[in-house]
Amino acid sequence: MTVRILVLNGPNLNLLGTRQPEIYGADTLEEIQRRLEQHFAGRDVELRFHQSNHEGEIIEQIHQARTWANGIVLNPGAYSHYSVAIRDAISSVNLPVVEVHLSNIHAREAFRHNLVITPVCVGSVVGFGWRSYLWGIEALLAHLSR
Ligand code: CA2
Repeated sequence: MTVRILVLNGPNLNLLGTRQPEIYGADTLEEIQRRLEQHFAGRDVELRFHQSNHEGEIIEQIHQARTWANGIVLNPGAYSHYSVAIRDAISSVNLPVVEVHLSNIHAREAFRHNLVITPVCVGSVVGFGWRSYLWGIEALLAHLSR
C-alpha cells in the first residue's frame, strides 16, 4: 500500500538558497524536494510538498491532510518557537507528525530553544540540512510500519 506523506514547510523557507548558506545550506527548497523525490522513487511512497508563509494556511494544510495523508513531515520555520495554533492543529488531527529543521536549533539563539510544537510530534530530526527531511521521512515511515 502506498504511504502518503505531506512535506510541509513554513515561513521564509521559500527563500532557501538565497542567503545564509552557512546555516541553511545552498540548496533551494525546489532542489531539496527534487532530491527527496529521487531518493524515494521506487519505494511505495507518495510525497506531496507544500510551503506557506501564513500560519492559517499551514493549519488548513494539516486539517486537509487528514483526508489523504498517512503522516506529515513538518518544518514550521519560526512558528516552531511560538505557534500554539499549529500545535493545536496537530493535536486535533489523528496523524503522526515528524518535526524537522535544517539547522541545529539547540546550538543557536536562546529563543530558538523554545519549541512549542515538538511535544505533540512523534519525534524530530534537526541539524542535518536537507537530510533532516530525508531522515524525517524515514523516521515517519518506520513509525508508520511499527
Ligand atoms: O533550521 C530550520 O529549518 C528553521 O526552521 C529555519 C527557520 C528558523 O526560524 C528556525 O528557527 C529554524 C528560518 C527559515 C529562514 O529561511 C531562510 C531562507 C533564506 C535565507 C535566510 C533564511
